[in-house]
Amino acid sequence: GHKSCVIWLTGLSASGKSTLANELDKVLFERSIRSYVLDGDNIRHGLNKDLGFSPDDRKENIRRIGEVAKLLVDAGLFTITAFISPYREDRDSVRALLPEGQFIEVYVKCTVAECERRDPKGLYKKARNNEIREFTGISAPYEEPLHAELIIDTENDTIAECVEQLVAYLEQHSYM
Ligand code: GGZ
Repeated sequence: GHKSCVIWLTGLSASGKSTLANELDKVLFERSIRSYVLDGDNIRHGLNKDLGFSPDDRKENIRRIGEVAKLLVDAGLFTITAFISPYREDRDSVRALLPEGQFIEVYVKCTVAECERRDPKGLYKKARNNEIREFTGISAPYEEPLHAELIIDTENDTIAECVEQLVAYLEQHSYM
């Protein structure tokens, strides 16, 4: 059987969270496990379109996402979230919201230097030019997880290897 859970990806912009979320979503679909990805596209443009990137707004962003994730898990879905979620305290609050073992914190690890090299949307460049303020990794903090269930190194491993590690974790801990 399966055990629904929240797979909470945290990491810098361009670290690979959305890519990994969508690749894992595909694997789960192939195994007939019902899953759903929460990301900026379906949350920040809808439910949370009133929120920006101040520390308070990020906190509220993560709080609401945590509540939505809880509902989806209650409905039996594997829920994959892809948000920077830069504050440890905010991630820990989501962890506290969920029953033991249903929150899997995954640190999608990649240096600022590499994210800046990737810069798929040109946001790091804008942040360097002060066209975007409070940009995570440049002018706003990112607090690395201290007790993540899993650390994925997207700088040194391929996407396929990273997805494999995620799947292996879920199998070894009897989520699937
Ligand atoms: C960080 C920002 C900012 C600032 C806009 N800081 O690479 P992206 O574009 O698609 O992902 C980033 C996204 C971050 O939203 P989250 O909801 O994940 O952030 S948080 O968890 O901190 O609430 C980036 C874009 O929005 N973006 N301005 N100032 N990222």
